[in-house]
Amino acid sequence: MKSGFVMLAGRSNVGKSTLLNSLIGTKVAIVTPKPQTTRHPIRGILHDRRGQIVFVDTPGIFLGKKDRISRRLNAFVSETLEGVDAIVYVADPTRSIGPEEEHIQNLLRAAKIPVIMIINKSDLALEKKVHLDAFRAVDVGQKKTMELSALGRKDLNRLVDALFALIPEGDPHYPDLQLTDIGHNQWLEELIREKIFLNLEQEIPYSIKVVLDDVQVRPNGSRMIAATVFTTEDRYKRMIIGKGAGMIKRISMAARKELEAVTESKVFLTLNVKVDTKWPERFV
Ligand SMILES: Nc1nc2c(ncn2[C@@H]2O[C@H](COP(=O)(O)OP(=O)(O)OP(=O)(O)O)[C@@H](O)[C@H]2O)c(=O)[nH]1
Ligand SMILES: [Mg+2]
Repeated sequence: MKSGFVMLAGRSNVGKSTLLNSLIGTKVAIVTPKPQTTRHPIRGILHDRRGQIVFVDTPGIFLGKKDRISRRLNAFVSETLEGVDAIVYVADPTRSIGPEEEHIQNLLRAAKIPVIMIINKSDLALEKKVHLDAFRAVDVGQKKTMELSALGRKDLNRLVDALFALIPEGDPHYPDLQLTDIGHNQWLEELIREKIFLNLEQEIPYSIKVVLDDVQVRPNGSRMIAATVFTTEDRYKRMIIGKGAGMIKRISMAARKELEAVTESKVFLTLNVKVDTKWPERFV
């Protein structure tokens, strides 16, 4: 049986987490149109007759900010390279190749791990994929370049076939039915964070951390969930809560709806908002 680790690497917002979810067939990682959505390497496990591929989704390389969290997110990428059998380098043809992309390409060339390059978002119209030719010309020593749509789940089989050819034989790392290494409670926190990213503008989402306080499942199957949203400044707290608590209600409702669909049961979700100026300093 084949068994190996495959890292998803690329800039922020290219669609790494979308690709992970499409490959695994369920929502393992959260996805938003904002950069720096993924904060920790998250594993998704693909099971197949041929064996098992453990995909490791990483935070996107983002050189725009120099704060502690950005530095930490970029560092995760180099750390994740350890023990990886192959890398899927994901690129977005709607954005030009700049210093960030070149930074990643240098990392990939230096890594000495087989690379498959994905030019993602093939579902978009040609006039949006302005930099397609530039990406087609990229050479980081990759085994193959494929154009596909993570969102449209198009041509993913070809990618999986190519990866099974690259990874070694070995024992599986995870039991048959396990699809991710993230626990249910951490996933709940991520889902709430996703709704915050989707609803709030600008820098506020990046100042936010979500911590689950309590989950209770009642005999009738309904769930009572309480979580705290931490942010770094009082003015952010006011914006997250919103006028007449409108914003926090919107966020809470969006999270609740998705949870109800996933769990097929009634969900009661309470969100508290608190200020913790120091949480980014403790971010590891
Ligand atoms: N049209 C189109 N959009 C896509 C595709 N894949 C991802 N997207 C969109 O691109 C945006 C970013 O997707 P993510 O999966 O969060 O990107 P990421 O690379 O994980 O980003 P970070 O976690 O911030 O590094 C979202 O709005 C996705 O819906 C695709 O194949 N086609
Ligand atoms: Mg991501």
